[in-house]
Amino acid sequence: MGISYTPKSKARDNRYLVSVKEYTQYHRDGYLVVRGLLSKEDTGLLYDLAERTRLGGINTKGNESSYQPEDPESKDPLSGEFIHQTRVHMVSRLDKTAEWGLLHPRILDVTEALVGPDVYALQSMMFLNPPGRGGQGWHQDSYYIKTHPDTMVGAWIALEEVDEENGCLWVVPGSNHEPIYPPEGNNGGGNVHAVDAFKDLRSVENVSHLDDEVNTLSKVVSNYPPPIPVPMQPGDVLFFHSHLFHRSYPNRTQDRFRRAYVCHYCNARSWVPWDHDGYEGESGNYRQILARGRTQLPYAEPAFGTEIYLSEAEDESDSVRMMGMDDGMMMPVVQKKE
Ligand SMILES: O=C(O)CCC(=O)C(=O)O
Repeated sequence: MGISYTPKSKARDNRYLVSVKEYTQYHRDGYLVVRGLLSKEDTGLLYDLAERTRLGGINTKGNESSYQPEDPESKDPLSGEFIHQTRVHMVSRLDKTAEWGLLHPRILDVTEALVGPDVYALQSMMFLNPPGRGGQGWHQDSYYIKTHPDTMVGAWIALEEVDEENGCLWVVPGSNHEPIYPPEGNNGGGNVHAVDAFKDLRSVENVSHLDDEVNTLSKVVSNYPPPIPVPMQPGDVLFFHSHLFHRSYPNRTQDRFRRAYVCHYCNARSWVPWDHDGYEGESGNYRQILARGRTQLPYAEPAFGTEIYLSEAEDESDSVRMMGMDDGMMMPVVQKKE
């Protein structure tokens, strides 16, 4: 016997309605650019947040040690980027505007259509990428953050014009259909969704490294037609699948930043054994904000009181049974709630 709960989005002015073409493109190619999704005003608020972050106006708990010399011994390909403060993680846990950006209703409108109806907001990253810095080599986001079943999607919000010069994102269309490639010798790591279920899943080294000679995920990338750049205008949002091969290059301009706010979401019925700050117990679900729909799993509420629009469906509804008819058709038969 089934339950006839039908998720119903809360009505709202200015709701973004996703077209079937957009939905299909996202699931086929692994990415979707929604032009002008955020208004000029809203993009401006996030741009100001980027500037406050850059100028140290947000307490980033030990991250504020900007512009220190890079550790040449470090094996972490991203260490230099953190040291030089080209990106700051989880600003949404530190700042009201950052939480509002993570839970922006129009971004959630799209996310709900792509991976919903139930949506967790997982994480936020502010990228600053000053001249000469930034960039992240080929990687898949679920290599770092596991959601199980794997339903994660990223939203890359351009806060200013981004192009090949200042380091826009590059994507490999269709690579979202690949599994996650695990690190060398890692038993159950790299967040492969079904460890030991593959016979020929090769391991990769130095994922995210800027140098394609060292980052061996680039060998798998080379099986595809040439990657494509995604130039964007402020307020455009790129939604990208968490298995998509993607990368960025360092900002090669001398006088332009490349500011972008990047957030991640997943279906709120997924187990999330991840939390940026560490967690207690078997999962980090209780730290993830329920942003749309509902869930039987633990969840967090917005810490700064950002308004969210959860499901409007009634709490309990009638049950539905599928009955076989003489002509072979299946018919739903509603059983009224007492
Ligand atoms: O914006 C960038 O430079 C890299 C972002 C990225 O690859 C990611 O968020 O997964």
